[in-house]
Amino acid sequence: MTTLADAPTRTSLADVSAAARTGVHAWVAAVAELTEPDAVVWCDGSDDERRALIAQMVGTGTLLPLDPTLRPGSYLARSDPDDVARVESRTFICSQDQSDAGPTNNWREPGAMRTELDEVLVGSMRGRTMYVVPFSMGPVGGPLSQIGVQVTDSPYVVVSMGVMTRVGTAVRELVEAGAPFVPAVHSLGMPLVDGATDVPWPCSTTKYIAHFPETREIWSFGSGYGGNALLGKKCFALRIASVMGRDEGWLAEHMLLIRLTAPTGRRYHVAAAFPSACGKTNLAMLRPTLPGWRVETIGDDIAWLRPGPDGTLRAINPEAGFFGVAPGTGEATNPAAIETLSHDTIFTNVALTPEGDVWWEGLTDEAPAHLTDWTGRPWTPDSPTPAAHPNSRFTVAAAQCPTIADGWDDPEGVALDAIVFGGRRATNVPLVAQAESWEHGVFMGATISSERTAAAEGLVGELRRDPFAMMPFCGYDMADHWEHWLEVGAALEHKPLVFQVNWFRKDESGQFIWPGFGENSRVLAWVVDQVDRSRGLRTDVGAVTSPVGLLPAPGALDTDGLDLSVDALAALFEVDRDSWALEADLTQEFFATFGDRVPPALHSRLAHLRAALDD
Ligand code: OXD
Ligand code: MN
Repeated sequence: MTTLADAPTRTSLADVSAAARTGVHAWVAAVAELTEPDAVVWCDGSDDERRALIAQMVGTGTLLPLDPTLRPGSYLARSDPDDVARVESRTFICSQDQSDAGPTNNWREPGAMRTELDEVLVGSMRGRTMYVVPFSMGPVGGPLSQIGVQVTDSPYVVVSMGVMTRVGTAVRELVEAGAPFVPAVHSLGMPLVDGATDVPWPCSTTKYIAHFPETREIWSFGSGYGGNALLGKKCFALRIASVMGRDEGWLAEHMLLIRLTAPTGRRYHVAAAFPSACGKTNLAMLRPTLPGWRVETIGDDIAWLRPGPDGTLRAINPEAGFFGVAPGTGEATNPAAIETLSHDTIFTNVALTPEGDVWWEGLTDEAPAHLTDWTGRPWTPDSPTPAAHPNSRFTVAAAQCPTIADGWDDPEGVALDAIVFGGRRATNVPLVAQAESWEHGVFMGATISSERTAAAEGLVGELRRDPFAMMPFCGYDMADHWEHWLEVGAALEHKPLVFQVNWFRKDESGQFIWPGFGENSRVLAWVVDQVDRSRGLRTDVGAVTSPVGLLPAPGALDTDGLDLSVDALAALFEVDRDSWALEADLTQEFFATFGDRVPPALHSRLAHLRAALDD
């Protein structure tokens, strides 16, 4: 007689999760038992390994070599047309308690999600190699750094992780010695059964990007693309790290990081949060038009901020590469990016020229007469669809950037002087405003928004909210994130100043008022002048008060040489009391969606805004 105890058992996903707690080798073995790959290979991040994987992918058609003279060491990947972007509808936060995920995340009960994932992951790597990628977010062993191990059946992901993170035996040794790591499982969800031939971009129609914040696990199934698959980026460095930061007293943020050097020679470090597609990479590589100023790049997408022993807020870029949007990147908008991409770059879903180089909308003013579009079809300027997918990307090492800052990868990070929040607002929000206090700065971050329709005039319409630019990336309740910001700031002896910027204000005819791009250096110059004033290094008057914060005093923002009329300048800073009263109502409605988790300090700031508008 057979009993239940004798019944054949297999390794379940829950077993894998339990194994992760006993050590990296037990965990890797358990993932292999669940997913049944043909082989398991530990990656060392070496050049030889990268070369071999690239050669293999050229063989399977996953990568197309670009012309070695025009674009040395570079490749084009074309994804499955249904696997081109992050899938927020399939991104889940599986906290024990639903309220910890908050109203802005898709929540699933952890046990139920483990069961669902278990069903799709059984045997999902059959016929494939499972790569084990030990990686560090931040310099290996640094005080602000964290370790992860990603297993994946995608060589494209291995090579991309080698660019975007620090992969290698140094990390492997740390995890083998028992250092805590974030276990991250990634499967394309397309087993190769019975000797079937592979396709260039395997993926599944079913997708899951699941996070278990309490156990710090990431499980990704069905997509090979970007933020769905390069699990160090949005999954670890934002969603899981934001929870680690909440628990350990630091912050994982969707922020670029730059060093600004003034003509005085003084250096300042600024972190800035903008929603996706608001020009973060351009700002991170800004070429100032103001004479004597210099901007150097430290990071373009993510910053980890931690109170330092000296009372400052220290910041690192946890990534090692850029995974940037190609369209709109050109010599005129971002020359540093163009130089960065001149070699050793993987392009995904851009167009191919007849000479074997790449092209995308915005790379040059005029499109080439003949191209192969991102789907592999012939394209001409008369074609009805774009040549490059709007979310086509480049993957490139940060060290290749001509504006990369000296010491950008210092494990100790940099001390922040200012934090900037930006949105894309056609109306209301001034070009720049300084927060009156840390609490006011948190209010600015919590209320980042863009108009749903780019209204050119009149009262604000419906606002698309993106608090802290973290809406799709915060691994816990957004209102708790605001509370955490308040707590971190309260304990800081030397708080960075906080600002709000808006490059996108429009006039009555719907034209942008501010020229943007390199001219944004003028705004940054005022920001750091205010830092100097706050330290007593300048005594001139820099700012005037307004209901929405401190605005540049007359003459304090350098607009010399700009084609900007007195009226246009006034329009950039106009605070319309009726529109702002309506905006305050919308903010109250927005806060109400978070119930009683909204910190009282933010309700007070809203009351303060209303009172100032009434004054
Ligand atoms: C990104 C994003 O890909 O923010 O960086 O969407
Ligand atoms: Mn981003």
